[in-house]
Amino acid sequence: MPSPAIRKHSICRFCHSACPILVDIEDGRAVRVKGDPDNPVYQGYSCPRGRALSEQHAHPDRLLHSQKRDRDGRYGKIGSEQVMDEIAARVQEIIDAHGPRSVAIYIGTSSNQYVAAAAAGVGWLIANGSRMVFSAATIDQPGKHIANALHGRWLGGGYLYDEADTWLLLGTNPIVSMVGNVSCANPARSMTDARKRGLELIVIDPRRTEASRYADLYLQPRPGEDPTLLAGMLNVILEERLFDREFVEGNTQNFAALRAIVSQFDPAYAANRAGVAEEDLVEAAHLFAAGRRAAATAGTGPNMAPRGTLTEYLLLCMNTVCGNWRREGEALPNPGVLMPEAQAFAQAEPPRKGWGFGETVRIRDLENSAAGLPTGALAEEMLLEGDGRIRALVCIGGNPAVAWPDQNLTVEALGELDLLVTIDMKMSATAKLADYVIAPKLSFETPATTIGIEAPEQTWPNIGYSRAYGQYTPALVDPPAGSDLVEEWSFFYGLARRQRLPLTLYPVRAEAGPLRELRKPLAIDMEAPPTTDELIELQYEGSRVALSELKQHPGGGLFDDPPTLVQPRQSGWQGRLELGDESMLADLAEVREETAEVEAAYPLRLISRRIPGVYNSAGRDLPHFRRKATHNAAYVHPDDLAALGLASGSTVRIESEHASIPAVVEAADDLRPGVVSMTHAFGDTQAQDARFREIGSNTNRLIDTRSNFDRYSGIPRMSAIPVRIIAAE
Ligand SMILES: Nc1nc2c(c(=O)[nH]1)N[C@H]1C(S)=C(S)[C@@H](COP(=O)(O)OP(=O)(O)OC[C@H]3O[C@@H](n4cnc5c(=O)[nH]c(N)nc54)[C@H](O)[C@@H]3O)O[C@H]1N2
Ligand SMILES: Nc1nc2c(c(=O)[nH]1)N[C@H]1C(S)=C(S)[C@@H](COP(=O)(O)OP(=O)(O)OC[C@H]3O[C@@H](n4cnc5c(=O)[nH]c(N)nc54)[C@H](O)[C@@H]3O)O[C@H]1N2
Ligand code: SF4
Ligand SMILES: [Mo]
Repeated sequence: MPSPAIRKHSICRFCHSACPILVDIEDGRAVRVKGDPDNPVYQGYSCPRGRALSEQHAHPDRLLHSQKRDRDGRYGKIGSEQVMDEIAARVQEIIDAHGPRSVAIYIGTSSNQYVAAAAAGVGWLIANGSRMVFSAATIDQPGKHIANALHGRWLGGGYLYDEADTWLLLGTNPIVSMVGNVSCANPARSMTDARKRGLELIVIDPRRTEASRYADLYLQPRPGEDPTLLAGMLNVILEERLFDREFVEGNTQNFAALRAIVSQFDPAYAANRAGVAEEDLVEAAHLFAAGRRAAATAGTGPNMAPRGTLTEYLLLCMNTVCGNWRREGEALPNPGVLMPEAQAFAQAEPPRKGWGFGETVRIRDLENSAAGLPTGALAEEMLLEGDGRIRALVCIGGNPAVAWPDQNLTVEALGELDLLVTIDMKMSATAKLADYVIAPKLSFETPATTIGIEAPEQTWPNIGYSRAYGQYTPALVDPPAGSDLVEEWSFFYGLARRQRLPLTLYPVRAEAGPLRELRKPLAIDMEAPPTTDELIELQYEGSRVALSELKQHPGGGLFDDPPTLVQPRQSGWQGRLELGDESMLADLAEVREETAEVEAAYPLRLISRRIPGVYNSAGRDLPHFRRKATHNAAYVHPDDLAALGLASGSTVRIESEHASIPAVVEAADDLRPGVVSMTHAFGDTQAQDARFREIGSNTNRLIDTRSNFDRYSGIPRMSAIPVRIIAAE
């Protein structure tokens, strides 16, 4: 007789959103997952991926043992102690022969949800004397970090969607992606409530997205023209004197330089170039400038298109000239739960260097930036002979073989490594190239907290909670019987111990800045390994709400009182926000000099999108997704399809100047004509192309990291990619 189900509270760890869930446990296994209707912040929200967590834990492809590749390229299981013995020894050999810089780590998306996963990886690398830390941040929205550095930041923070009266969403679709600056806790609810409250929403996206259904004004521009479009809006705001003169005078510098350059982007020119109606552009500027608690924020689309850093910089300028920052005496919506209490001041943190500090790479004059070392140059760095070449790479919850730009170059580079290790729950495209695959515990087998998304004022813009909300979950079940799994942090701890190195956890939010004192680096006892729960205790000493108190609220708690107010400017404070950064304004001048791209050979523009049910390369093997689809369709406007003589379901080849992939086209009238919209990280390496209807196709093969890239972050042109479609079969 099976024992009756016990229902427990927990936190979903499939994506970054940390939804509170109710998990039914039978005979020590999670059998059902649903959203928690009583949760005050998420209000019952969950998605099909989260509800599939019990299937994910029990999936036949899940690795229950770490894997080692033999000489014939076959994988067999290896014990967790032995795998750490072997990897520690090989890393030490590589460092002895080639120096510490030959070892690098890559922090992927699925590391974020696990306690200290990235912090321990960084700590281990630093203990080895290497600073070669790469992450997905530099192939995501790196312009944000760099633009924030160049512009400086407002230490009172910005407004959040849940309290705003006006918002501009540029190339982000929070309803599907659960990020994009609308709270990740139930964004559809946030957007519905905001609409009722009267929030004026402007959405600018080449695709009429799910989020655009909430918009008061929707613009459908050509992809890749965001700098022009924003400069045109700024032109209207400045020429018509719709900006906040007092804020600009009191808190910024070099306003005149900004005004001089945007004066060259009159609305007729900007609208024509971006492919929108002039009156729509002007209306967008009017609507935006009229907001009192407003913000303009972008997502991956504009950051992956050319000049993403400039786009993010112009957005910050637009927010600043309109004075869209939290003022003295206003309350912070979320002063922190597991973070120390926030401190906010009505003053500007002055600009700082955006790039050119710390470690560096040897590729195309690229440097370390505020977003980190350029992952867009990592494959080349691994292939370039000479001193400093990276010979060992440890991936934490990432999948370079399908997620990095220029797939073929990436696969070649991974193949040249002396040692490739990946911590992954299954034999991903990258795992199939690795020397060792470390099998980790999954959600219900480890404790967790919501710290990763709770600190909204610290990063701008943010995805976090708009109230002081937090949750802790203990581990709910033991790992499957007979399995031998290693948690991410304890893998690095195990390596450090074998190498007789101390392990210090480093704060992962390196970019969060000085709004609050961040967690200090935390040295771990190398004699007596802590449990993950003890690690959590150590990490959250000094939190605004004691961990013990949070644990009294197993379904998540709200700790709004007492409110934390923005303090007046400190006496003698000199910091000003920079409106005239020289590199950025020079780039904008370059944009004005460009003539429109004529690409007769590659007339279409490929853009990325998120689709429900999957998370980058994860989730497409689960039943909830496979019931609907197995591949990632290439969406095209029906008129474009007709002109090509194709119909929905046709097999095609998509060609860029760099490479080509097979694909299945689908008509989609929500797209601007001339655009192809396709989700990323599907498919496998080129050798698997014949299976494209079953596993999808990899758009990263089409991207050339070397010919067109952002000079600050190194992100290549990953959106608005010139392509053509050729009928196949
Ligand atoms: N062309 C194109 N390329 C893109 C993008 C795009 O829009 N277009 N987007 C970019 C962006 S924004 C990002 S963030 C990167 C993502 O780049 P990556 O983070 O490198 O890729 P993911 O597919 O998220 O990798 C997640 C891996 O973690 C594994 N995994 C799943 N669950 C767990 C778990 O619980 N524990 C562990 N240890 N592993 C787990 C999965 O099997 C998968 O192999 O891709 C970038 N690449
Ligand atoms: N379901 C699901 N959710 C996810 C993920 C997932 O894979 N699946 N991935 C997660 C990750 S790693 C991230 S970083 C976030 C990303 O979150 P978002 O940035 O919100 O990602 P998208 O939903 O792809 O939205 C990007 C939008 O940019 C538009 N776009 C493309 N090019 C341009 C351009 O040149 N200009 C303008 N203005 N718009 C453009 C696209 O049409 C698209 O609607 O999502 C996260 N959430
Ligand atoms: S949005 Fe879905 S996958 Fe992400 S945390 Fe919530 S339930 Fe899990
Ligand atoms: Mo991302």
